[in-house]
Amino acid sequence: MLRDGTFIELNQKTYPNCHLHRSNSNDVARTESVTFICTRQMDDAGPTNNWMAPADAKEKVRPLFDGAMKGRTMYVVPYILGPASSPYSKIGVEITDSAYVAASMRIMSRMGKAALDRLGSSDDFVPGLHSLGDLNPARRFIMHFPEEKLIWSVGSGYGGNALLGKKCFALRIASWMAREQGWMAEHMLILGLEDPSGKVTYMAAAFPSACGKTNLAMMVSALEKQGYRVWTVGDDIAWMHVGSDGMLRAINPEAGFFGVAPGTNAKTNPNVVEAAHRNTIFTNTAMTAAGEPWWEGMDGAPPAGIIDWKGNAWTPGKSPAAHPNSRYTVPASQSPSLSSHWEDPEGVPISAFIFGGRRARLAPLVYESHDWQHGVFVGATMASETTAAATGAVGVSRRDPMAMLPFCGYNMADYFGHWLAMGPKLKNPPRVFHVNWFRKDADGKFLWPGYGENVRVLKWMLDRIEGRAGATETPIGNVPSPSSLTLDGLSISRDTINELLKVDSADWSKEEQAIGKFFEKFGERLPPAICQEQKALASRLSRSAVATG
Ligand code: O2Y
Ligand code: MN
Repeated sequence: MLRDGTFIELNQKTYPNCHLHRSNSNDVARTESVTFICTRQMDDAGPTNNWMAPADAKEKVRPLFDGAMKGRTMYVVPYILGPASSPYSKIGVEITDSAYVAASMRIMSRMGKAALDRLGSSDDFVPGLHSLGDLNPARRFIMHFPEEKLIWSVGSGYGGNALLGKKCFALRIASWMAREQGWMAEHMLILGLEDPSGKVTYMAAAFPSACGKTNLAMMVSALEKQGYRVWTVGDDIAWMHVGSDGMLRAINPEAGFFGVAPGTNAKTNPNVVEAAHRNTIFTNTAMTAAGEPWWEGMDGAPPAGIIDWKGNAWTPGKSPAAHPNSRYTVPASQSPSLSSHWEDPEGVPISAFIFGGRRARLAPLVYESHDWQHGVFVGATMASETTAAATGAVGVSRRDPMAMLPFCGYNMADYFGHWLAMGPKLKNPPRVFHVNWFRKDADGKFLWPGYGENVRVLKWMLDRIEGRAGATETPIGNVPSPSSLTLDGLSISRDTINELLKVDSADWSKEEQAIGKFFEKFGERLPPAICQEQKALASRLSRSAVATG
């Protein structure tokens, strides 16, 4: 890779074994428009997925593989998703003509001998065929065949399109398997919150792409002196099974973090800053004259002589030096925040689910659902303003149930049904919360400081779970009562807190109508319990409007 320019060696003194990769400039993010779920029946893919019949998909895409690898090296990449010794882990084999993909898979999964040893002579693995093709977006397809447990991807060498163990297997194919087999494959981080007694409570959180999930998973707690600390189990995907103890047990199928670089610094994510100083692949970041990676939002002023992500001398103020979706690929084992339980074969017990998104105006800092069914409704009605992680318009609000819109491998109405069915299987189902770190005031300024301060919200959740924290009922759920959030050491006014926790019934009534519009697309397939929750919300809102005049 160094010889043919696929990799550029970074400063080996300050960044040992770190390399920079520049992808083709038309291949810089997941491309949802060419991502398909190929089921025999269109309805099984559902209204939120692109669909193609399996035979048509194969006929269309097979010619693109013809001769595609000629003159290239073909890599056979066996990998395990999940800890090598976990009964819940699964095996994939990716065939690829991209050395960059093979090297990235080595960081992101347990790859090579461990996978072959576990596989033995079994044929129980998910095959994935990948070729860069000619990198022309017009000939790019990411095809999933969930009925056959098969993936074909051609025409992209980037991230979620090409590292087939990640979004393609661990979410789209795995979500299908999970429904068949009675478990959950979710787009969720997994963290442990340690309290002053040393007890760790595990939580899994779903946020749409690039909403600060990695930062939350690896947070340095603002309440560390009081004994609250956050441990990382995973930053993007959770596979969860009903454990023998009746708890929902989560494993992280991945072994690395493929995180967004811009905005990463000592304040937003000190742990990853430390982790990504060795054995790390940087993709589409800029580079300093000293051969170090650089991106917008890094600590300190930009040094002179920066080379931008395309390899050109950078002029500040024109276009960004690093691509907004530039990434680091770093082994999880290098994070100082890594939980000592991250490879527990049975997984960690999940006590809370956290849903969230970017809502500048509507959603309070945090609220708690009434019960499991209401919690599923809260997840199903998630929405967020889009970012640069996926191609398409930025800053537009879109519905993203459980942050799975681009990743659910089947009809989302059935997915809601699967969620509803999982609750009663659990002795102790996780409590369900919703957070919004991104609420803004009338001047467009963020009301909440975020980052390490978010631990205060996690602590409130923990206190709710333990029955210690008060809450105020609102039509959408329970928000913290005035004194139940731990705010000592934080300079924030009571008015700001009130603004952060405000639930405006008129705004929520509009939201309830938008939710109804979104649900219409699922027709008769939408589970009745979800319609029931929507009606209950509408009636709570109208009662509250009457009460407040
Ligand atoms: O643009 C890509 O290919 C990467 S997308 C991604 C990467 C890591 C974790 N999550 C995501 C995502 O889009 O959710
Ligand atoms: Mn993700």
